[in-house]
Amino acid sequence: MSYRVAVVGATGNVGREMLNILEEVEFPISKIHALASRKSIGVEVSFGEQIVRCEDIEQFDFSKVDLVLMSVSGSFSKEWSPKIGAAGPIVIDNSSAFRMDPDVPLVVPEVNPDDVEWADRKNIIANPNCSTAQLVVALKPLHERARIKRVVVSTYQSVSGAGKEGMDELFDQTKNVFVLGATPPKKFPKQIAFNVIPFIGSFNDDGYTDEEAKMWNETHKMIDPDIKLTVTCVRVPVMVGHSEAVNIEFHEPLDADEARDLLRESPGLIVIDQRNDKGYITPKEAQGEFPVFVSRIRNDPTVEHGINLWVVADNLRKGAALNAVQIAQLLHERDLIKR
Ligand code: 11C
Repeated sequence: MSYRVAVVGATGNVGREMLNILEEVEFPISKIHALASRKSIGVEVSFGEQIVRCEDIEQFDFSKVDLVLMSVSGSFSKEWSPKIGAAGPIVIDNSSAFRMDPDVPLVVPEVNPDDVEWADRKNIIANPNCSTAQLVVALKPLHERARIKRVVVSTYQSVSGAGKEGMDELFDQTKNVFVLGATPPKKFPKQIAFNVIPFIGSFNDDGYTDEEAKMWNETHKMIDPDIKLTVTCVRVPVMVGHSEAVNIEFHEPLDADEARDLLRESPGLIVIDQRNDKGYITPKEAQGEFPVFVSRIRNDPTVEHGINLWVVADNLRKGAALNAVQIAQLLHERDLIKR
């Protein structure tokens, strides 16, 4: 069985990774379409050895495909995903548009795979925010073992989370500081080169950002609404790879040694945790990789049952394109893609 697949937003950072990963994992595809908005029609993207020309989403007949991977803005997805789902194919949407819709499953395959079973309500499955995806892969096995009471997270998010424009801004500012003086910020609210910015997304009325709210809302939907989670999201001058310092308090006993053993056996995770220079992971080493990496596992002596972790993943892969492709693989394994 092989499928007719379309990638919408195929020229963006995540769209290109979706095409790369579909090919890398040998997802069974009989025909691939790359779709984009009018300004990118005809742009060529690679799919393995093949060069695929972008077609116009406005003119595309979605009843001709079985599966659609979307990497577009929330507002674009709000308009298009329901129309595409109604035309027949199942949509895996990387935007925030439907993540909290009670009729749309929000899925990380290592965490809540069974939720794909009710995707037929709207024919849409949502992919979580990149900073949530890597976090829940680490939290889920710990919650199953010792029930998480509270989580405190600080993120260190790379500029690729803000798309190609974010990457270009970091590159240009870094280069120009020595030649022309810092170039003024455009994509980010302040200079990102040689700096960190404690703000991602937009401000909510309570002073948190929407990026921060996504992390607790999505964790509640995928794991357990009783987990208390508080977070500060920070942009750092790293091209690819989000990092997170995570403090976890449990209802039941679980120490760092037990957590390390448990995480070593858990799906989607690699534990690199030794007390030497090679014994922990940085975003540079996670770039291009599939798993979520966990390092620096320590007991937190300030609470009865608590640990600290360092969690790193490639935000364009596990945080976005890879998770979408893993959902597609899960649908294929369970024979849930209609032809
Ligand atoms: C960032 N996490 O790093 C954001 C990008 O809801 O899918 C992804 C936003 C989202 O800027």
